[in-house]
Amino acid sequence: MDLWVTEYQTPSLGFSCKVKETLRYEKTEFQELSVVETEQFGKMLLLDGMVQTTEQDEFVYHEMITLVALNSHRNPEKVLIIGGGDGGTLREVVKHPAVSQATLVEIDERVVIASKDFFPDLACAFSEPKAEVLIADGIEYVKQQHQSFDLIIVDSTEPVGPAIQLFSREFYQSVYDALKDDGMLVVQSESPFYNQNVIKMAFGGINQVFPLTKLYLANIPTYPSGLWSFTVGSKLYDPQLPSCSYSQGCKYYTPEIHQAAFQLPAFVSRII
Ligand code: AG3
Repeated sequence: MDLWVTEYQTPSLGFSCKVKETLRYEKTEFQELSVVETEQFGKMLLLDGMVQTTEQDEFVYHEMITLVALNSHRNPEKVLIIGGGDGGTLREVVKHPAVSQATLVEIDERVVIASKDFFPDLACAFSEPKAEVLIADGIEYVKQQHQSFDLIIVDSTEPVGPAIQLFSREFYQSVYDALKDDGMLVVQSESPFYNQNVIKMAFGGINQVFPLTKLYLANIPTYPSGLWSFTVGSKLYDPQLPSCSYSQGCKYYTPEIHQAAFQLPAFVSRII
């Protein structure tokens, strides 16, 4: 008997992978969490039925959500990650030579535990001396910070369930206040094919609060449509201009990709 896992990416489109084994299925306090071993992408983490990360293609998302900002900020010493409980974003952040302290605030401890149990290449960062992991509500945490961080990365799920407020203007304003004078924000902002409203909400909200807002793209095979967007809000530095070319061990990010990622297809430019 063949077993397949399907994410319904739109009401009329499914993305399916053949499953070798179901490793975990649970309802946490916040969401439905599953870990399956797929034939194509290795282990896959899903939250509320949506693919979050897979062993085979996680490098694209995790390098691209971190290095664009880390390499264009002149001195990204203190970094805050909101969400990202699998640890992949944290792994890239602590690797960067400019970073001295990385704090991860994840609302759902079960995600961190699932990563420790099944994704050693992501969870490796939790025990790094530069890393601090807090199980808390990122929105409340950010409200209590004032000019404390150089870079804040929002590694969230879709704007449904626990993540919905992470796409609001009020949240972007508290992120702005939590950043230093030359701080930067990066958020994952979904697919230009299927989530144009999310991009409008993220880009529009960030643009109301930050002086400089830019969108960039990466190809992620297991996310809806494979074309994924990230939005950066910056107080000072242009995120499109790297000041450092750190890319050691990278499989997707290069200094050339950094520049190229900001070149938008015409239909994407029209969304923002
Ligand atoms: N966070 C963004 C996942 C969005 C995927 N959306 C979907 N499958 N419909 C990923 C967390 C990785 N650290």
